[in-house]
Amino acid sequence: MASRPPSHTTASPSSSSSSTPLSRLQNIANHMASPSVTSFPPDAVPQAPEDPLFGLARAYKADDSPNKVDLGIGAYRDDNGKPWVLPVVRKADEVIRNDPEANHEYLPIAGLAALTSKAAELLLGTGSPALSEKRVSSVQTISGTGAVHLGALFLAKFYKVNGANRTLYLSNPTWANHNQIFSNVGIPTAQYPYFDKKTKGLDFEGMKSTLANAPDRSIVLLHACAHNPTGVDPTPEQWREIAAILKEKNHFPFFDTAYQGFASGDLDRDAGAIRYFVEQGFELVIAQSFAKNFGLYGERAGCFHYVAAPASDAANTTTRVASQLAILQRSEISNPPIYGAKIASIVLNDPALFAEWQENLRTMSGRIISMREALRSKLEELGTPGQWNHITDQIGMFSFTGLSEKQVQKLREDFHIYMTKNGRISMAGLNTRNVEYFAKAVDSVVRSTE
Ligand code: KET
Repeated sequence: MASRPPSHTTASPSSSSSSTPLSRLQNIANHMASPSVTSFPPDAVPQAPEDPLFGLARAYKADDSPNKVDLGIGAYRDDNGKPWVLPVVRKADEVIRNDPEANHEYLPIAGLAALTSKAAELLLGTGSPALSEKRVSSVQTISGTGAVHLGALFLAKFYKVNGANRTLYLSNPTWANHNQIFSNVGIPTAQYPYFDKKTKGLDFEGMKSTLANAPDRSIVLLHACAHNPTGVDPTPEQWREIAAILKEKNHFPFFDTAYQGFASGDLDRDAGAIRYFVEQGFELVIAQSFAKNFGLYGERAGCFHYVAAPASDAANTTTRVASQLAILQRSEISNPPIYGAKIASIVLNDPALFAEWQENLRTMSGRIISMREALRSKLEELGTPGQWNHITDQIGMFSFTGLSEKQVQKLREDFHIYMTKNGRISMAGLNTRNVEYFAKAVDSVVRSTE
């Protein structure tokens, strides 16, 4: 084999054709420069691990097995395993394209008012006294992540006791990004028990006792419905008990709602917990995503809402809060993106399109529910060791299977099935073509690792 010249003298193929002696010299000089000139050495900027969820998506894409199955990121797929542009979204898109007045101007800082007002109604209900009493301030955000972030920033700056930030309690487990969003703005986080590994349901006693023993005026993050990653939601009765504890302890509720309409297929029902808390007179905030229920993932449509408790000065409080949210928003993103906001707003403001959207939501939640049934019955048919009732008991986009990290790894290596290490599967990744393949793969790894 011919020996290769030392690498620092090798011009890259793309530069060799156009390189001049001077640029080659420059290249050599660059390679010889001391590596210590950076202001960001490894001890200051250590190599961070890749985001697990987006890393999973990348690995899935690179896998050329015809059998591969993507159960990673929470994004809806149709029965052919393809992304689904909701028919109602196509119609709204046509409305935009046919509008001679449509342009690419900036939105106001708080976003598209026609969206934010309807978005608040969607959560609180059209007749909500909070709306008529002007106790709600809404800001359009960069989808749900941006809404959680704006809320986190607001609380970091303005919700303090004796000058210190309050601790925010997250369910164990929770959406992984919650931890880093809150710690990025300096809000300390703690956990409350949530998932009971034995029953694969809610650890309600653990949750209640941790919240009851947390310091007064803690912040409690609650998933409004279709809990991510477990698919386990409190019952209406349990929500009432949770609300009673939060009230007793003066805790501050922070709702994250990314799956309204995805859990039960019914928008009102999926907003039940939020509406109950508002009825109980809480002051609270809500981060709302339209990524999943409109299939607008990459368009980044969402809202952040502040709701004041009923009081004589509530409308003034709301105005003050809105003024500070505007300052935060201006410095962070100036104003939010327009396209997804217009799509959602067109649908929310047109009764016929709204009805069609509800139909589209039922199509998505219905297909997911039928996949839960198919998966459970296949596993039971195969006699796969263990109980599988939790697959149909859990609700929403995800199922927390109970598979171990080792089993998850084996599913990926031996069967090209991609899911997060904690055993979460996105139910939307299953379809009539691959559910049997998946069930058989699970059966095989469960037996071989018993
Ligand atoms: N809250 C929760 C609970 C949530 O699951 C997500 C997304 C978001 C907020 C934010 O979504 P956005 O696209 O910013 O509106 N979850 C899925 C995608 C992700 O992690 O970004 C997921 O867990 O797969």
